[in-house]
Amino acid sequence: MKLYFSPNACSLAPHIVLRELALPFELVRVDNQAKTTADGDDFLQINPKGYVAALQLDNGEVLTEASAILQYLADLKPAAHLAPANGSWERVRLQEWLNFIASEVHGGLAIFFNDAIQGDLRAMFVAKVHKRFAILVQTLERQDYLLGSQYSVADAYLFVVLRWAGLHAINLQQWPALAAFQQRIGERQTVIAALAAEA
Ligand SMILES: N[C@@H](CCC(=O)N[C@@H](CS)C(=O)NCC(=O)O)C(=O)O
Repeated sequence: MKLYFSPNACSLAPHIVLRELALPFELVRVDNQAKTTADGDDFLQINPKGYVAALQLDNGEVLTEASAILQYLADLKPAAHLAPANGSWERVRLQEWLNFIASEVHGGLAIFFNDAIQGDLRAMFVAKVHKRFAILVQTLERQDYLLGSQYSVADAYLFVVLRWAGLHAINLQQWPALAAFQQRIGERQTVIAALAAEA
């Protein structure tokens, strides 16, 4: 498998999960501005959507969208318990979290990468993301991981997007449960290794 990534982008989540599962993979860096890969290929030929993450399977298929890639990977090694079994109620809960992370947290923080978001507009988006953080806090105050005591692909994804808060002057220390979550996930060997590989 080949994972197309950009450093510190959402592609870090499947990168962490590939390491959690000890699956063989190749990392291919994408220049997200030029839309070229480190191999000199046109990234738009690989993923016409033009964004990471993209996972190329050994049969040539390319899978995109973090939530789909994460579940695909987890299902390759069910014994690792990074996702509850397909068809179970717990799996639906995982999908609920993945969608919340993608649309509310990923989307809510990614907007600040746009320099045009300033002043009142920025304040409006900050207030919105604070409300989403409050929902995360309700869960992470009483349990270590989004699904309870079991680490899952949703935790890897949440860790990756919450890292962007600090880049935009949103200090996670205001939410001790979120700060503690970031520390907990950030201490995992796979996370440390993935960050080092992307540096
Ligand atoms: N809907 C996609 C969004 C992916 C995404 O936002 N990728 C960002 C990095 S985190 C990117 O590559 N942006 C470059 C661009 O849109 O040109 C997903 O959930 O995976």
